[in-house]
Order: sequence, then structure tokens, then C-alpha cells
Amino acid sequence: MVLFELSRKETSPIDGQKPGTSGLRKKVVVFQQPNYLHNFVQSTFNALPSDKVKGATLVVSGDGRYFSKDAIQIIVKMAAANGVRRIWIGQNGLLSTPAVSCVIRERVGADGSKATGAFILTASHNPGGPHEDFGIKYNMENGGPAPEAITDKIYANTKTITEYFIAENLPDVDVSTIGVTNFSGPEGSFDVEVFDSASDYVKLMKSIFDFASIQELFASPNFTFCYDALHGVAGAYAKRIFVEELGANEISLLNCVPKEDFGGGHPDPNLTYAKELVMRMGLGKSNPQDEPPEFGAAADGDADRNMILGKRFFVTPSDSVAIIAANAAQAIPYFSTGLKGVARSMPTSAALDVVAKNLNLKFFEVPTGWKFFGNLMDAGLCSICGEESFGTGSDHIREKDGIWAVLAWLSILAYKNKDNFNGEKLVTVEDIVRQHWATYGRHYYTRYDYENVDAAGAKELMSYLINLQSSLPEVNKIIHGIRSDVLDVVHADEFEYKDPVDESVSKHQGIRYLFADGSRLVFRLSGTGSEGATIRLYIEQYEKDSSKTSKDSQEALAPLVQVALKLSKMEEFTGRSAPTVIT
Ligand code: VG1
Ligand code: CO
Repeated sequence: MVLFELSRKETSPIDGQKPGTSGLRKKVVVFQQPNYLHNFVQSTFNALPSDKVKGATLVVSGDGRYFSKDAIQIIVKMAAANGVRRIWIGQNGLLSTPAVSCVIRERVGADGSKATGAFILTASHNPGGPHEDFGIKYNMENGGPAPEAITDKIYANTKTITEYFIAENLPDVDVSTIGVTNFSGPEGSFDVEVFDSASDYVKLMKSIFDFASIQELFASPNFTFCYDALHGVAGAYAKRIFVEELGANEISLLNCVPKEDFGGGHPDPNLTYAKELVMRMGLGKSNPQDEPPEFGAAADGDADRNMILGKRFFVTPSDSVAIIAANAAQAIPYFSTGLKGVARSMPTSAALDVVAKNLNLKFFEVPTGWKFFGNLMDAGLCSICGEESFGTGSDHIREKDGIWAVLAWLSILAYKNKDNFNGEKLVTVEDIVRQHWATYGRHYYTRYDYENVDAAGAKELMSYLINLQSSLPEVNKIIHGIRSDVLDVVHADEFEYKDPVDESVSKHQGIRYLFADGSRLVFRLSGTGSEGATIRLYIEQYEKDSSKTSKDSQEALAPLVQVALKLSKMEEFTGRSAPTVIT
């Protein structure tokens, strides 16, 4: 048994440790400053009820990005000194964000212990490496991100912190080897357990989906598949699930070796950054050498996001969640008794609303960020939810779940093709989406991101748009001066949300302009960037007439895009004539 001692260290507050949409994300060099991580971790311990620290079991792991290994050792030593009883770590420090949520909710230790929280080490879809981003966030006992009440408290603590506790002489733990190490300190025992990163998660997925029917799909001569983990942590799960469990060919996995710097790429599964997959699926500028696969998908760094593609076909995340919700009860055993309700984030298109109305389901619209879905799920009000930002998930855990979304789509494909497995032509991803539009209408949708713009300019643009909202006649005069063929704006506000469960209120959650035909313009500042500001502009238009649902979306949305850019004086405020990413 290794003995350790506690030290109390003096420290002082460091500016700017306010958690954003999903944790604290900064450049690695910022995290490497003396006491930077220590202050945040101690502030988190101090924000939690003491029984969730003293004697508790906590998970520490992440997407494996650069600085994770150092951060794990620091957090383990601080946990020991703060009276934590046990730390659980995924092998090599790897756990996807959804797997952390699963481990908190499902994993039981050899002595019956259960985790009550987790430090997740990730900056998600932001690039990694010595000059890129690191991030940390805390998840609670329900497996979901800490609610605002806790993150506000953490932030307040970072502004007054004077001391932290650390077990300096605790030896570094070997995170590469599965097993338990026991330590002994002044207040008793402290254990660190390293376990297999995938097994709890794989078990959960097998309890939700009908793996046998998906195996049949993979065995069908006409089905081809491709999955791109963008060198994120999804790679640690993809081989186990798609290849070993479901029978996919190993060559269908792209970039599935997790890397500290994501191979120098941007681990964001969209049409701009998932270049290789986009090419393979026949969506690139040039044609691929081989016939594209029938189904393609990608994940972000921490594997909570997903992008779903068919052959030469992109499924918008807003459509994806609507289609999953519409088919879940038939295609996915977990939902066979029906859905409790559905929810989407405010900027996500209203495709899900139409499904909810049709199936007579409870429906909720929440602010951006997965933490807002947690209360609804805990209260049994919501089964499936999604965000336009490539996040889809359900109440099986309390995070969005990239691999779950892929399995949901594979289940729908398997269900629709159950009579076509012997070489008949398959119902494709594109067929499923077009059929959905024919039934429910189509929500043309696009998002423009202006990344890393001058923060002052971005703020001015937002205040300008808020001021404009005080007079709708003025707004309509400007809009009709830009284009005479768009309808009136009938409502404009800043989105505000009152949680129906705990009645907490979140204000300033995005600027909305709502048009008479249900079209919308939404403007938000990102809360996940690490530098400057990112402006997100979301544009949506509903088309009920099934003969008009086949247009190119950029073409269909061109008038609204023009209105949005001119109304907001985007170029004037940001100096940018074009966005960084168009989705
Ligand atoms: C973005 C997305 C939001 C998502 C968040 C975290 O936030 O818009 O929908 O929940 O990222 O996702 P923002 O504030 O930058 O718009 V992840 O995969 O980065 O944890
Ligand atoms: Co993510």
C-alpha cells in the first residue's frame, strides 16, 4: 500500500474561468499556466455538496487530446487530497463523452460502488495539440453536464479561490494498464481503477438496439458502409461495435486511431472538416474513384456528435432527429412502447415539431446546449432530442451520443429493408429522407458560422439586432427594401427559457426573427470557442408542398440569406464577406 500526504497550496484567482456552453475550453498553453487547472478543479470540488466529494467515486477521462494525460494525474492527486474515495479511468484516459455518461449511470464497481460525477477532459470538436484547445467539464450523478446553478458556482469560486489541496507525493498512476491501485492517506484509503473504455458502453448499446437485424443489413450484398472518427475517441468504440459486433469490414473505418492532435485536423463532423468522408461519399468537388458507400457517418473529437450521409446525400442534423423520432417506435426495441416526448434546441429546425404534432408527442424547445435536456429526461418527459449542431441522442444517457445516432440510422435502414436482404435493391438513406419530406414537408435549413471574428464587432452586431427588434414596422421596412419577395417578420425577440421542471430561467439565448410563413432567422454567439468570437446565423424555411421539396437548399434559402446578411450588417460589423463554414 502506497502512503500519501496532503498539502495545502496557496493560490489566487485567475481571470476567465467561466464555463461556456459545454465546459471550460481554452488553448493548451492557458491550461498549462501554473495553477490554472488546479484552480478550476478545486473550485469544482468546492461547488459540489460535500458528500459528492468526500468518500465519493468519480470518473476522470476524455477524448485523449494533448494535455489529457497530465491533467488526469493532477486531478487524481487533487481528488485524493480532497477526500475522494475512488477514481475510475478509462484505459489510456479514453472515454467518449457519451461513454462517461453511461459509466456514471450504469457501471457498478466490484464492491458495489457507483460513480456520482465525472471530470470530462475534452474540447469536443475544437482542434487539439500543443497549440490548440483543451477543455474540462463536470458531469453530475444523472450522467449529464452540470446545470447552470453549479457552473455559476464554479465560476464564482474561481474568482475568490485562495487555496487548493493536492497529494503531491502520490505516484503517477499507470493509465495504460487495466487494474486497481490502492493508496492510503491521512483520511483513509484511496483507489484508482483503470478499466476497459468500451465494454460498459457496448453493453448499453446492445440493450437498446436489435444488433441481429443490423448484422443482417451489414451482411446484405448491397449494403456498404463507412465511418470516420476524425482521429477522435470514437475510434476506440467503432472497431468494437461496427467491426467486431456488427460485421462491418475493417476497411470501412477511416481515421479510427485516436490521436492527441486528431492528426492535425479539425475533429468536427461537418461537410467542411470531414473532408475524406465527404469525398468518399461522392459529395466532394471531384468524383471518388470507387462507387460511394450506401451509408457514411462521422464523429467529433469526443464522439458525442454525428454526421449522417447517404450516397451523394447529406442529412441535416435537424432532419436526422426528426426522422429518428418518426421511426423509433418501429425500428428500435428500446422505444417499442412509444416515445415519452421529444425536444430540440431553439436554433434546430422545426422538422421535429411536425413529427411531434403528427404522433401526438410532448414537445419542448430548449436553449442551445445538452444540459437543458437533462431535467426533461429525468422527469420522464422526453425520450429523443437533438440539436442542429450534429447532436442527437435519447434518454438512455444524459449526453448526446454520436455512435447511438449511427446505430439508430442503421436500425431504421435494417427495418425498412427487412425484406430486401437477399440482393434486392435497398431502400437508401436518401429514399428515407425524401419519403419523410413527402409526408411531413421539408424544412430547408442552413447555418453560417463566422469563426474567430473580432469580439467587439460581434457584440456590436448582436446589440444592433436587439435594438432593431423594438420596432417591427422598421424591421419590415428594411427587409422589404432588401427583398420584396419575403414575407413579414411577425415576431422578434431574444429567446428565453423557463425549465418546466425546476422553473429556472435562462435569458439571452439567441436573437430570433420569425416570419409569417414560419421561416426563421436566428443569431447567436458561440459559447464553445476559445478565442475571439464566433457568430452563428441559422436560417430556416418550411415547405409543405411535396412537389417543392427537392430544391437545392442553398438555392431555396438564397432570399432569406440575403435578408439576414444585410439586415445584420454582417460584413460591416465583422469585416467578413463570407462565413468560415456553411452547413
Ligand atoms: C455548440 C453547439 C451546441 C452544442 C455545443 C457543445 O455550442 O452550437 O449545439 O451543444 O457546441 O457541443 P456553441 O455555443 O458553440 O454554439 V460539443 O460536441 O462541442 O460538446
Ligand atoms: Co463533442
